[in-house]
Amino acid sequence: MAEVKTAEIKLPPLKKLTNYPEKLAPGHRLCAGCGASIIIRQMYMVANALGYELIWANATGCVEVCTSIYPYTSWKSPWIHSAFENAAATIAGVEAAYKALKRKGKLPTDKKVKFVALGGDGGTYDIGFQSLSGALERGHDFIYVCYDNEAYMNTGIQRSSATPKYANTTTQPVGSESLGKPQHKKWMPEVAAAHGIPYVAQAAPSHWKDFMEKFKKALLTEGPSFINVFSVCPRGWRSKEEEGILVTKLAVETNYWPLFEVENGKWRITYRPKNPKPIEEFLKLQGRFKHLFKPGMESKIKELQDEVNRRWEWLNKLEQLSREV
Ligand SMILES: Cc1ncc(C[n+]2csc(CCOP(=O)(O)OP(=O)(O)O)c2C)c(N)n1
Ligand code: SF4
Repeated sequence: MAEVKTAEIKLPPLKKLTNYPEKLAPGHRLCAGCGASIIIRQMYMVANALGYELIWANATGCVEVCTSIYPYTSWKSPWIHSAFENAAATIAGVEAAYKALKRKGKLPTDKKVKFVALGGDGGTYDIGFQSLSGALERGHDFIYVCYDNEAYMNTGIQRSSATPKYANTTTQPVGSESLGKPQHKKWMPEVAAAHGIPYVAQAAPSHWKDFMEKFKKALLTEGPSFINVFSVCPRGWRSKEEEGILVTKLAVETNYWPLFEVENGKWRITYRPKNPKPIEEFLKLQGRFKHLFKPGMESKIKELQDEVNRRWEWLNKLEQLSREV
């Protein structure tokens, strides 16, 4: 397994990080308050600081559609549109071609280049899953970043396997016979980790230092990395545009969205809320869970809390087990 070399390489202070030239140009069509553009800019800060050129493949979804409306582009980097289902296969092909051209002496060997596939949860957890699994298994040198906004937002808030239980979506709407999505969310990082790749992480842009450290590790990792990043969608979640980072923070502080990493098979929780808040704190800021706050719904909220607790305990056990083996 490739080794993650991170120890001596330090990220510069925030002031310097924010001073690099923007590589995601303003003027893209993502909604006000969308988490995805914040995530991309934070990744660029790390790449700029470490002197890496990022080369992107973007699965169809909000980011792809909103940043590439012909004849315009928001990307000041090499970027390729990919079908909804195969961003990982696309970037794997680009990475393989790059390696071959370098071997033949047709490209310089001293450039720091990293290949990144970017997809929403629909393009990652569901329809792009087979191409992602294949690229991870083949060991391509790339980072897969999923901006997880917990539904197929671009086509109108349809449920995905990343949508949490009881969320209101257009394909599993709340009504007299339905409380929204009936299944719990798929735990994608665990599935990615099961591929035995060198680096897997879960992050959130509210905890930007943690996220940037993780993206740094992924940049320095030889071989595949997978990072799952929480991405607020004010439109789909019916949350306030200006409260996106607050909602994100509460996802972490309630342990709904734990921050952790799996480095060479070792699980580690990277942030532990001192006094985890109850799940209501996260739910109540979002209209997609409004029905859970009606009288008589207390047991449904408890069910969500129980699931959060169960996963948190499971994560702690994985961490403990990693220390022992
Ligand atoms: C094979 C295929 N099926 C359906 C679509 C239509 N489509 C485009 S974007 C999208 C939803 C994308 O959802 P997600 O990946 O979660 O990204 P988000 O829009 O939330 O950013 C769908 C269903 C498509 N482009 N290709
Ligand atoms: S619909 Fe949601 S994910 Fe899509 S651009 Fe708007 S806020 Fe972002």
